[in-house]
Amino acid sequence: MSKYVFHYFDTKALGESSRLLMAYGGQEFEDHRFSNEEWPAFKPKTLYGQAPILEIDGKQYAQSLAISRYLGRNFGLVGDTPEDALEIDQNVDLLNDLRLKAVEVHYERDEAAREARYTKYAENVFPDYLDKLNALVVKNNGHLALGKLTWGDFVLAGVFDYLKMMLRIPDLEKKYPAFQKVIDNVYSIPKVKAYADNAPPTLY
Ligand SMILES: N[C@@H](CCC(=O)N[C@@H](CS)C(=O)NCC(=O)O)C(=O)O
Repeated sequence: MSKYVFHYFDTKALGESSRLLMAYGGQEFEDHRFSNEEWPAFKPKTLYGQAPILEIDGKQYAQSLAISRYLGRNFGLVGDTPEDALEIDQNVDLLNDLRLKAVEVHYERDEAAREARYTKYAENVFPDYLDKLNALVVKNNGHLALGKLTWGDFVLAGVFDYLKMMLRIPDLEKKYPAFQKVIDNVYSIPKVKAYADNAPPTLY
């Protein structure tokens, strides 16, 4: 059996979807978590200078969504046809577009610029994405795509706390109860629950 090592910060953010997927698939992995202080020494050793990294038998693979898609494919979570896979990718990309908009705000170093952008996006950008994503999840009965469990659900569940923090909407799942359904659909899977119950607690 191949040896998997998953390298990421000690947080959920862009890493948790892949950890949850490996738990789902029964794929053993070494969960290498590092601190912000340890990162500068590790960064030059990574493929693109960013994390997460999935290492399979010593070979590194980068990009969180590519890794989660790969795991989803391995565990039968990409639908039945190329069009199914396209629909999942499309909806995951919409979610990722929202995340990137939130990143534009959250990581802006200049405080005045950050707050001005937050006000603008909270009014004109975030609600539109959230409404579109909510409509998708409602249409798909508590899933991101295809009306059934796919790797896209793991992306939403894994990134949700990080997204809430960046959007500054701590009760996002109350405003959009359909999102909570996706999260419950993922975390109620026994192997995923077992992983989550034993994972180091992190805020996001
Ligand atoms: N597109 C990449 C983005 C990865 C990314 O932004 N990683 C951040 C942590 S969430 C990182 O490595 N930051 C440290 C750095 O860039 O030095 C992915 O989805 O994996």
